[in-house]
Amino acid sequence: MNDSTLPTWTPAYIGIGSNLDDPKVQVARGFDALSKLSRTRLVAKSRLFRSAPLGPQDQPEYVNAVAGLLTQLDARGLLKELKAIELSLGRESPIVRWGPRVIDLDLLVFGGARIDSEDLTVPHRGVAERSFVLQPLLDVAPDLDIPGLGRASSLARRVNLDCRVL
Ligand code: A4P
Ligand code: MG
Repeated sequence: MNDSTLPTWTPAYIGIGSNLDDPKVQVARGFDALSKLSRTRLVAKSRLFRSAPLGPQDQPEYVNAVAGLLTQLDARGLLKELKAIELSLGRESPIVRWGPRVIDLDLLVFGGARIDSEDLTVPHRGVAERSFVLQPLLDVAPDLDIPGLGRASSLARRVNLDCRVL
């Protein structure tokens, strides 16, 4: 392969969440697995944040973080890798919607892409309203322009930033 055929590098942001089996450790494992993805570089790691569950309340608190990547994969290729990491870290499938999970990896933003299909929605639904997504995102990319939604720092001003840094 010569330089002219190398795919470009796309910035992508991944939301990491866990509320089972020592969530801090699970999030660290998530970062570690992302750092080992082929054709991908892990370039930024947010701090870890603790928050009350969105959805059913009879589940433990969550730990959330965001990873910034540069990748040569396309959005679907990256989603496939995220699902493979979830399985390798012991996520059971299927699980209750918004129910407890060992690890959840969501593709939040993929370059300037806006995708709305059955298996993939980008930017991820909820990115504009969820403090557990916006707070860690502010750590790694406050000026990020989220396609169709606006700047991360502007969106954060409209949200109750109620997550606690771990
Ligand atoms: N899918 C579509 N778009 C995407 C995307 N951008 N990234 C599809 C990842 N997956 C995407 O997701 C279900 C299907 O969504 C996938 O097969 C994929 O094709 P899932 O992760 O298997 O299931 P889920 O996570 O239970 O569903 P959902 O609706 O994605 O839940 P969320 O939005 O991930 O919310 N409370 C706190 N405090 N912190 C949390 O992290 N997380 C959730 C889960 C609930 N409450 C929470 C937290
Ligand atoms: Mg999910």
